[in-house]
Amino acid sequence: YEGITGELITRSRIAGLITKRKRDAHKGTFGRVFFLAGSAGYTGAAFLACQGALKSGSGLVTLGVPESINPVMEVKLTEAMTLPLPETDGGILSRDAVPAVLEQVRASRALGVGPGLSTRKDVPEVVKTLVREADIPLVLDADALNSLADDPDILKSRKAPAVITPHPGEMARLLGTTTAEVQEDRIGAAQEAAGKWGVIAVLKGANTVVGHPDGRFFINTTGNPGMATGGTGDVLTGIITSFLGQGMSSLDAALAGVYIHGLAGDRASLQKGERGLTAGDIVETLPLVISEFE
Ligand code: NPW
Ligand code: AMP
Ligand code: MG
Repeated sequence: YEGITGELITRSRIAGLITKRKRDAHKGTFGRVFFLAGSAGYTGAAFLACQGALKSGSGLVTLGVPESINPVMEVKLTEAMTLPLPETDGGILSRDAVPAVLEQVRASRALGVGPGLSTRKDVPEVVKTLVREADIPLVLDADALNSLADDPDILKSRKAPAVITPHPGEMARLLGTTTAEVQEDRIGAAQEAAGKWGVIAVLKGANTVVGHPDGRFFINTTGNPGMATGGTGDVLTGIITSFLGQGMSSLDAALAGVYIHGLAGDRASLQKGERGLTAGDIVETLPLVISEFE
């Protein structure tokens, strides 16, 4: 097996990454995280990312949203705070939001961008500005990735770490290929993206593959087809962003994130079955699953 650089993501690989909370801990100890997510029609994605982070141990969570959907988010979210931002065209983030977004980034330890954000109007420009200027660990998912599809090379310009979490359709858009081709060589696609752009590349789907820029790759062993339902990826973005905010390296946050996310899906499916499993069930299962590792 000389030259093979792959490793399975197993329980023993993750054990040790999640440690017991210190007796004198306070909410600031666990890292303020910031999400830029949601647009008209897609408030659920923003909700699921925030809840995924809170249920993974983030001390303080703030969600930046287009201002007209802020009242909806204020009702949906209790523990997370919201930052209403300038919008355009009825619920789509405007470029005028950039100064307030960058100010919140400076006060945060990790940033998650993309779930339900849409790719309309100014959104791609805002995402590209953040990729260049947000000097904190960053998770890019969903519409943040779709916003970069015409120029993913700008990822190379980042100084702080980035984790990208594409599903096979999003990975195909980034690499300029088809979903079928990505699926034919999932390891190769994750390695190519990681190496090309200097990021941790999480290619989702059955047996998620995590690629490292140095060529190593990791294959997840948790999860089930019950997780093939709307919103589960948005929860994963919340978990990985939370782990980055709690101080894990980008590789450890990605490995622990995909393993715990899949394990929560497996536990939830024991209670609910696979067919009726929802993303919200995974959120609710996270705290106990994580506590097993403390
Ligand atoms: P096909 O059809 O096979 O070529 P999109 P989205 C492929 C938000 N959401 N294996 C597959 O392509 C998201 O955050 C909001 C193989 C599929 O048709 C985004 O912002 C929700 N192929 C936005 O919606 C809940 C796979 O990709 C195509 C694959 C759009 O995101 C839902 C779909 O991808 C959602 O999370 C796999 N495992 N997985 C809310 N409640 O607010 C995906 N594909 O077109 O990028 O659409 O993922 O739904
Ligand atoms: P998204 O498409 O962004 O909502 O992400 C879907 C999430 O569910 C990812 O974390 C996938 O890895 C996971 N998932 C989807 N289908 C399966 C499957 N058949 N087996 C295991 N995990 C899956
Ligand atoms: Mg998704």
